Amino acid sequence: MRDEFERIFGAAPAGVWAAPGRVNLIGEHTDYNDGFVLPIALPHAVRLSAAPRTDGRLRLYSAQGDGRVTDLAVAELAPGAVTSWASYPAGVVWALREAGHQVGGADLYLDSDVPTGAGLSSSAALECAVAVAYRDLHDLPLTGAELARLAQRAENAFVGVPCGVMDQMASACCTEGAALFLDTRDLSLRQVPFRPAEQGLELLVIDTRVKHDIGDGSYAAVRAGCERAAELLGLPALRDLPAAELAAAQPRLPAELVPLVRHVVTENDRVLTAVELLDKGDFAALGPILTAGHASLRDDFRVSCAETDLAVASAVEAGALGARMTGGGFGGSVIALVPRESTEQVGKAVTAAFRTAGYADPVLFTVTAAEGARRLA
Ligand code: GAF
Repeated sequence: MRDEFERIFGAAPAGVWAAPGRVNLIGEHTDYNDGFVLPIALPHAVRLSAAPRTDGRLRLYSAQGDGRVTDLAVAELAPGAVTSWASYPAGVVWALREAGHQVGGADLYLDSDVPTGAGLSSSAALECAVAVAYRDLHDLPLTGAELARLAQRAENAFVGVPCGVMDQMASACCTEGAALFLDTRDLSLRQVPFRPAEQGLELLVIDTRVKHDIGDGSYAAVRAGCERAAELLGLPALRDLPAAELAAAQPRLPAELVPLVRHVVTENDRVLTAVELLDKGDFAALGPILTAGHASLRDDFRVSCAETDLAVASAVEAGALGARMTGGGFGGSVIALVPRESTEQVGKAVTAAFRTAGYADPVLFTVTAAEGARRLA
């Protein structure tokens, strides 16, 4: 990272940082409803070497880009002004300044092994890598949660994607060997041990290679449906509807909003159950909770697709304890909790099912719960 920085920018960087992608174990489409989520950080991360500049220029180079340096004037950053991948790092610098932090330009060299468009939060990893580097370069007294809020602000207001706060919180605040039990209403959190290997299990990620883009309007549409339902029920957010009152609430909602509400209410309960089970180390009982979460996203929330449904069904049939799509949906990745001795068999079964259906082969890899955003050197 140092050598490449020097090759591109002609001087040594001030440091090297990293911020990971994530998979969410359970708690999908609950974050913008003020609910609960339970993500882990991935070993896959955006790495960044950086040095501050005094001339107000923000120069960006991505190892995955087109070989050119993007050169921006920090003072001219404004929502909509940058349209490429550079809008994510530029948005973080804009959000820091909007929040009153006296930050200027920098040279940033970026290299990522987080698959893009796979529902694994490559965007949040990029934002959080820039945020944590800027925090250190400028000695800003910002907590992980504050960095995550700034990164979310960048994505919402600068890039224009109406995401919740889960992905940025996962990237900024996760710890190795733990899932992040997060209350997205007040950002209170607890690290819940997540080491399936200790019980002979693995977490298999199945990237369906159906490109997922939460900026394409479908995500905004379901989010708007949830917010409309909360408004009709006179609640601050759907998190405030207890499961016991779900049936009584239904006649007050248009028919098309009922399943959305049912998903959010039951999903929040699934997160709480999953946390109880992980606290007891009961992975066997966690599996069916994951699969039930997928059924709810498929049948009620309707954000799965044929490929994710097939990956879940074929993984469970081949011996996974449970499986579900992870992230925003409309493609992307599935996670499966698998006995170690069955991982290969499950992978082969999913690939065979994809070939039979005429889909491209999925990309398979196992993951462990990794560390959140941090300085590397
Ligand atoms: C995407 C969003 F960015 C998150 O905020 C969250 O809503 C997720 O979809 C669904 O749980 O990753």
